[in-house]
Amino acid sequence: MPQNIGKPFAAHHPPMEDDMPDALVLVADDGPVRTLTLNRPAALNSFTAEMHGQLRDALDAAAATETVRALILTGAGRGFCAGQDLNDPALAPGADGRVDVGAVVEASYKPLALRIRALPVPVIAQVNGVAAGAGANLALGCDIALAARSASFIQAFAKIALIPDCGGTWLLPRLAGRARALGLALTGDKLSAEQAERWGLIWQCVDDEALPAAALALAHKLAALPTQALAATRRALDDAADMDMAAALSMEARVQRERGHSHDFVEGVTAFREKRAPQFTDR
Ligand code: T3D
Repeated sequence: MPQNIGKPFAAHHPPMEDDMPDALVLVADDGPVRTLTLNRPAALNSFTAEMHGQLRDALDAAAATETVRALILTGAGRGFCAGQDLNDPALAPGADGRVDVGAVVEASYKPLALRIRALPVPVIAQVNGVAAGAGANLALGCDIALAARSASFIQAFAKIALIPDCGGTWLLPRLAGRARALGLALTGDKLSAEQAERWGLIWQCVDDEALPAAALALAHKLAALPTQALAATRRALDDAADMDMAAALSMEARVQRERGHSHDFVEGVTAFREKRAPQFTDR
């Protein structure tokens, strides 16, 4: 359960205490910071089709809520997320005895990864414990990953004859380099949070008991910054990854022109000149 924040409620309903036992994604607000907690702790918050649906609704609701200016994604209990629930009926073999894993990826993991990448607010992964399979790549695909020192990241796919998904093939080489990406993906070995920090896969690892407060403080810091500029920064970095330098420079000029026309830019410069804290309002 999220700590130090408002009373959580189910993602698919307004707050109703009666819904709590069934909610697979808990939602809690602390001012402009919304925390979404994956809530299947007995199965290390692994994904069923139903949890995918509730997370999708919760992300869409956060995107549509003007007062939300930063998002935290975390897990209930001792795990962050163990990827696909390997007992989910979605993995039941068809009449030919085969499982259409591609259909599951198309229907659930691809939209999830893209949805997070397109959110209008910054997203922090608060990695409270083990993050395996798609759960690992879900965390790595957030804007900033903060992990508990006891947490770990496991590219579990090869052990069940799959390849990294939920963006893993794109993210891993970019974050860790080809050698480490392949080492992680081929062996499925556990990567400690401390090593993940040293390798640059995540922003920071902190002591377990300090994680909720550290994630919340970081989220409030981001919430006070110009939200549209943060989303544009994420998009620009992603876009530039596939450009040559000249194209990136042109893209920067185009985006900077848009930014320069924003109220937040005027506010930021005015506040600097007046030696006061800026009040950013664009969302
Ligand atoms: O459709 C598709 O498949 C496409 C999408 C693929 C995306 C993927 O994510 S594929 C990868 C799926 N995930 C895995 O293969 C990870 C499986 N889990 C593990 O390897 C281990 O559980 C962990 C290394 C993550 C943690 O190990 P440990 O020893 O800390 O915990 P545990 O005892 O293994 O797990 C605790 C419980 O969670 C246990 O249930 P039980 O015995 O207490 O009733 C375990 O079965 C359950 N659990 C953990 N992971 C999953 C799971 N149940 C269902 N699905 C899981 N992925």
